[in-house]
Amino acid sequence: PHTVRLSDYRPPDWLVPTVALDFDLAPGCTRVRATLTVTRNGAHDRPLVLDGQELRLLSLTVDGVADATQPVGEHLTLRLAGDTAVIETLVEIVPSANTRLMGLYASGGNLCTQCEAEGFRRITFFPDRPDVLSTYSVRMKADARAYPVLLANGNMVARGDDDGGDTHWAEWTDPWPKPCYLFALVAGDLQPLRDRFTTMSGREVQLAIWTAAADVPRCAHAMAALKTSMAWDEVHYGREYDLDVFNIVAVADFNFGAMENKGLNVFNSKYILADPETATDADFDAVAAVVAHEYFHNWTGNRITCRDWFQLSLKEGLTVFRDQQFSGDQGSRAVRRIDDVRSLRAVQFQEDAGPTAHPIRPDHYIEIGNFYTATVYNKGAEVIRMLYTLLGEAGFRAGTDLYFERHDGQAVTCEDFVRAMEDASGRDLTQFRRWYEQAGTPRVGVTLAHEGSTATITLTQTTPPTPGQPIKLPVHLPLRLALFDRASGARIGDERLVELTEATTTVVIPDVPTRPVLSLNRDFSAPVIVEHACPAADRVFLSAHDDDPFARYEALQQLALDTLSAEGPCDDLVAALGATLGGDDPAFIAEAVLLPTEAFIGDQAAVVAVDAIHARREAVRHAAATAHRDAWWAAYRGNADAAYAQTPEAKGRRRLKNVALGYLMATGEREAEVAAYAQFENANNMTDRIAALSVLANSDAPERTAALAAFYDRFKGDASVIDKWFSVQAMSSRADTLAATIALTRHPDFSHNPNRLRSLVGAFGVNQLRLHAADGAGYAFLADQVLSVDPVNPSTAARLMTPLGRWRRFDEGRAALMRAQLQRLLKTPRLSKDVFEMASKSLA
Ligand code: BAL
Ligand code: ZN
Repeated sequence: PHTVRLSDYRPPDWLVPTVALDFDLAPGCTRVRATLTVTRNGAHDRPLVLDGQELRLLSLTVDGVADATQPVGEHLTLRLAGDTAVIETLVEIVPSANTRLMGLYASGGNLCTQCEAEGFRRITFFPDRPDVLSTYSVRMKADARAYPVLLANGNMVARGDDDGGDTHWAEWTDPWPKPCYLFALVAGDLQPLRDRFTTMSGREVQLAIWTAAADVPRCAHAMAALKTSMAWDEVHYGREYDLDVFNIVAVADFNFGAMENKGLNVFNSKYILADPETATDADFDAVAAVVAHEYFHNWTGNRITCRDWFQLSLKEGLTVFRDQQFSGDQGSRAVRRIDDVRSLRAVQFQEDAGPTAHPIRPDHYIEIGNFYTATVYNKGAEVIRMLYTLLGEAGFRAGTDLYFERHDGQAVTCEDFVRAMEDASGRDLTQFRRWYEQAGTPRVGVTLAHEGSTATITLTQTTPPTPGQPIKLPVHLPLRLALFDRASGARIGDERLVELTEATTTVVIPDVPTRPVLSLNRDFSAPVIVEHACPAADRVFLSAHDDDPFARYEALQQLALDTLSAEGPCDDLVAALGATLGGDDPAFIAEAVLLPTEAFIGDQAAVVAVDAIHARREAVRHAAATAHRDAWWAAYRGNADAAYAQTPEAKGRRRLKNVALGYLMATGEREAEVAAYAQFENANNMTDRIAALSVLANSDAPERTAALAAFYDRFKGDASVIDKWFSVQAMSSRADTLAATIALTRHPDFSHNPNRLRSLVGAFGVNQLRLHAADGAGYAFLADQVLSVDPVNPSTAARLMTPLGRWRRFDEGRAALMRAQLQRLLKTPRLSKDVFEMASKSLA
C-alpha cells in the first residue's frame, strides 16, 4: 500500500468554489448527480483528478458536453482546456451494502453520511481533501413514508411533494464554504426535540436533536449541554454560532463518537441518549463532553479547518482542550483533570511507548483512519494546555482571538496556530514546536538537595527513541512545582512555574530552613513521566497536605505504584488510603483511593508480569479493604441517597459509594455480596445497577448468574445498555472470562455494530489478565475477531488489534504468541490497508 507523506504536500491543482448535489435516495440504489464548478489554481497544465471509491459512473459531462472518460482505479482524471469548467457526474451507490459506515449508509432504517476523513469520495467524484473549500447546495428526494425527515448542512430553503405525495424532496444550502469531509445528509423516520438559543448578538437559532420517536425524552440532557456549550464558547472564546439552525441526529451505527458536520452533527446514539434508568453518571458526562466537543468544532475545525490530514491535531487537540475546559467548569475541575490524565496515561502513554508511536502531527500514513488516535487528540490537547499554561489565560485568549481573526475561512496548519500564539503573546515558541515533531513521552528525572537553608532541585529531561526517531531533543515544558514544610504541613512560598528547555535545569530556592517535601508537575502541567525516587513518607505527606488536589491524588497513585510494583509490606499505602478516605469531598476521595489498574502497573515495568501483578494488586486491595472495613461500610451506607439527582454532589456520593462497594467485595465477606445484589435489584439508576452488576460479574457470588440474566431481560432491546452487559462479562477477572467472551460472540445480540464490537471485543482487549493468558488463546480470539470484522468495517477492525502490538512488553513466550497472531493477520489475503498498516508497524 501507498504511504502518504507530509513532505509531498502540494496545494490543490483545481479548486471547486461551488457544488450542487442532487440525491435520489433509496437504500438499495441511490443516484447522485453532482455539478461542480472547477477553477484552475495557478498557472499549470495538470489535469483535474477526482477521487471516487465504489461508485458506478452513469454519465459525465464537461461544460454540458458528454464525456466518455472512465475512472481508473479510484481516480477520474480530466484534462481541461480552460481555466474554469462545469463538471457534472451521475453515479449510483448502494447505501444498504455500505458496511464500512463511510460515505452514505443505512442505519436502523435511516440513511446517513460520514465523510471524515475520506468518505465523500464514496458519495461522488470529488477532490477529496480538506483544503478544497466549496459552498454546497443539496437537493434530495426520497420515499415520504420511509424517510419523512430530510436534513443536510445549513438551512432548508424549499421542500415539496412528488408522485401524489409518495415521494418528497427538500433543498438545503450552506452559505459557509467547507471541505467535503464536513458534508452531511440524513433521511429518516425521526422526531425532534426542539429548543432555541439566542446568541450574544441577539440572533435566534433553532435547535433540534433528531432521533427515533421513543428516544426523544432521552435527548434532554444533550440539549441542555448544547445550550450550555453555545453560551460557554461565547464567554470563553468569543465564538458565536453562525447559522439559523443547528441539527443533531443520533444514529446507532457509527465508527466515531460523533461528527461535527456543519450545522448537522451526526452522533453515535451512545453520546446523545441519556436518562437515569439507562445511562451512568459517566455516560451523562460523556454526552455533555461530546456534544460540547462537536459544537466547539464549529469554529475550531469548520470555520478554520485543516490544510491536510497531517494537521488533524490542529482541530482535534484544540477542540479536546476546549471540551476539557468546558467539562471542568461544569463540576469539579480537579476530578475532571484526574479523569483526563488517567485516560491519557492508559491509552496515549501506551501508544507513545509502542510500535505505532507518532507525533501529534504525524508525517506519514498509509490509512488516515488509523490516526484518529489518543496522541492526536489527547496528547494534542495537552500540548494546547501547555501553551495555555505558558502564555497564561489572557495571553492564550489573545492567541486564539488572533488565530480566529487571521484564519477564518481558511484551511491551515498547526504551524499557523503556533504562529498566532507567538505573535499575540510575543513569546518565542521555536523550541515548543518540537512537541509537534517528536513522538514519545518525555521523562523528567528529579533530585532534591538541601544544604543550609537552600533547596536545589535538579531536573533532567530525556525522551526515549520511538520508531523512526532514534534521537530526541529537549522540549520546552512547563513544570509547576512547590515545596512544603514537613513539620507544619504548609506550603513554603508560592507555587513556581519552571520552564524546562535544556536537558538539565537547576532550580535554586533560598530560605528553606529544613529539608522540604517537593510537589511536582502539579495539575499535571506537562504530559511527562516524572521519575522521582522519593521516600514513601513524602508521598504519604503530600497525599495528606498538598494544596493541589491533582498532586494529592498523584502522591497516592505513585505510592500505590511503588507498593504494587514491589513485594513487601503495604502498610504505608493502606494507612494513606485510610487517611484519604477520611476526607470530606466524596468525588475526590473516590478517585484518589482507586488503585492503579493492572495495565498501568504493567506499564511501569520493563516486562509485564501478568499474573504476579494481578495477585499482588488483589492482595493489597484485600489488605486495604479489611484494614478499613468499617470506614468502607460507612462510606457505602453514608452515601446511599434515597432520591436520585444528577448534580455534581450526588454524582460524587454515588461514585464513592460504588468505589466502597468494590473494596467491600475485596474483603471476601458474604455481607458485601448480599449488599451488592440488593443494590443491583433495588437501584433507581444505571450507575448503581451496573456498578453492582460489575462487582458481581467479577465474583463467585451465588447471585451472579441470576443478576446477569435479570439485567439482560430487563434491558434487552436497548443497545447501549446491552453493550454494558457484554462489557462487564468481558472485563471480569474470572478464569472463565475468555470462554464466556467467546460464547457471547455467538449470542443473538452480538453483531458487527461498532459499539457492540467495542463493548465485547474491545473490552476483552483491555482485560490484561485474561487477554494475556499464557497459552495465547486470548490473542487468537482477538485476531479471529479482527479477521472477521476486517472485510466488513476495516477501521473498526484496525482499532481492535491495538493490544497485539504491545508484544515487546511481555515475556518471550507471550511475545512469540502475539507476533504469531500479527503474522497470521499479515498473511491474510485481501487485508484492508487499515489492518495492514497496524500489523506491519507492530511487527517492524
Ligand atoms: N472529527 C471526528 C470526530 C470528532 O473528533 O469530533
Ligand atoms: Zn473532534
